[in-house]
Amino acid sequence: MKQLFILLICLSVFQSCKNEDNKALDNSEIENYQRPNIIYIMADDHAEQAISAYGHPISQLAPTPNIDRIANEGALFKNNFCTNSICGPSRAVVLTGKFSHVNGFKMNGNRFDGSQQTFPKLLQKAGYNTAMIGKWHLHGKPEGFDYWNILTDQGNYYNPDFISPHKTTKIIDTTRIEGYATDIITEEGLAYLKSVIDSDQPFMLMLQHKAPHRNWMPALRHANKFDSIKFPLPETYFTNHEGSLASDAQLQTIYKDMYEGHDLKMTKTKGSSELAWNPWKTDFERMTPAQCAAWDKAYKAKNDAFHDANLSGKALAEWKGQRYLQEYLATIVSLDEGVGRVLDYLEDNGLAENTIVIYTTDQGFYLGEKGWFDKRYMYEESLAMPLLIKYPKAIQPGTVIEDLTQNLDFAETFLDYAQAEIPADMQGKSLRPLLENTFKEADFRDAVYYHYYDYPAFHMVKKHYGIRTKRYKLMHFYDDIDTWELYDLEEDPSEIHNQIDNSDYDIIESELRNRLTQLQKKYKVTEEEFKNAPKIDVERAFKQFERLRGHRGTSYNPETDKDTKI
Ligand code: SGN
Ligand code: CA
Repeated sequence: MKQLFILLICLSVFQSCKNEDNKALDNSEIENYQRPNIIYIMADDHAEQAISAYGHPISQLAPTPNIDRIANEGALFKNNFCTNSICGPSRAVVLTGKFSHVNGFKMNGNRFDGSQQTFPKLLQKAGYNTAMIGKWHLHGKPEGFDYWNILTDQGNYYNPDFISPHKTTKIIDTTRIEGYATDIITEEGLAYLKSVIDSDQPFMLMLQHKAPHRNWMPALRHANKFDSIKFPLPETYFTNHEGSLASDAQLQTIYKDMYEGHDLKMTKTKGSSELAWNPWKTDFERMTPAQCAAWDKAYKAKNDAFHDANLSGKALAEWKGQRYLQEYLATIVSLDEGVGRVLDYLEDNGLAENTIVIYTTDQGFYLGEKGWFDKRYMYEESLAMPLLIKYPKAIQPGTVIEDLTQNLDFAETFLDYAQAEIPADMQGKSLRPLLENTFKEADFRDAVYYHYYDYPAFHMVKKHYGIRTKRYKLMHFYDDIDTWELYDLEEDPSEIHNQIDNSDYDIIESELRNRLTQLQKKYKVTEEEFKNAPKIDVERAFKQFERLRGHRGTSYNPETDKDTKI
């Protein structure tokens, strides 16, 4: 019924739209129907290297055909970046269109000031029905949503807890829903779509997954999906990032810092299902007996084979890299299925044409580059933020966008498409001219600004800020180490050779420093940001987080350990 109504309205709009000045457009009911619905799908920690539309060799062995549909039918952004590579802050930037130092949410654990202006609130005001389902992670109640149903904190893969002021049918006790997080979030999203399909209002749905966040627990149906695949470990897997004090400080090396039970699902001994080092037991304890039994069955043979192989040294470090990729990529399979279900629903119900679908994630992630997992650094893998957008009405299929864009631009883009005013205090720019190929100036943006604050914290990545142009990157780790790094991304895409002391780069360095100062001024960065930082006892903090390192005795140091088993 709704489809017929839309068709009639569209036909009449088409008639009256021929002349742009046509006053028939004043009729707000008709305008409503022209505005697109928006589905914003956000994964957590999903690296570009693991989305096949981006073409990385890892993703070719674990393709994401449904996510790729968005790029094939719409646009793929090749240079989209986050402003602060960590979960809560990235989400706060998306909601507000403002940098962390302006929206106030600088690091995980902060509380988002829900009273501030956000794009969902503005869309709601403009007549949209708005919803938020899945990982919120901003602490405090979501504001600006007609419907919300969120995971508690980080959420769990199995039988997760949700909080909602609305009645959801599936809750089995006060907050827990039985099942697998990615499937549940997809189903809740589809239920929301069903609830709005017959309404005359446009809608905006934020569908935010937990996957593929640590500790990468796949759905039972995918637990053996990649067992026999040998993924290419990055060339820099054992690279010592020479001369980088900032890299020396981190605690996110796969073969040194991963928890063997919790992360790698390794068992203590052959034949036993008891996990090795597993500090956060709750992820497994919350599984039902049936889920546990199926899990143990899926992992037994491969874990026993590992014990038989009796690996050590470099071979063990490589094995851990493989196991990590198998787990990480297997959690993405359900994500891709979920995206497929949403896209199919839109097609089957005549909504595809007038709905903008976005796929993104909160920031990039390391899949073994420099030996790492996690994110936080301004180096390429974690700075990059996948972005795919489709909107058949306005975006040509197969559009590829190379311009420098950021999560800072999302709010403005949605408001632009909703024909709502973009507030002057938002700091990004609508991506619409890029998407519709109407941007005619030389550069959409010549450089992006970045600032990471969350230190000391998990993984011990130092605070830093910096600038990235199309070719260069200049970063300042300003806390206790006070060092600068400069990379030539064309010559050294893996960012191994810091050129800060190379006089060939003096002119470039000074240009970058000037541009960085200009950007800080433009984005209202104040001196206060760098002063008044509480003094940190670095050694004490390092020890505190080092305690949580992987099971001792099997960590591998490529500089000092012998390759005993190669
Ligand atoms: C947890 C993870 C960390 C991760 C942070 C932040 N450890 O603490 O590895 O960096 O979340 O992630 S875990 O063992 O508890 O999984 S974020 O996505 O929320 O920023
Ligand atoms: Ca994240």
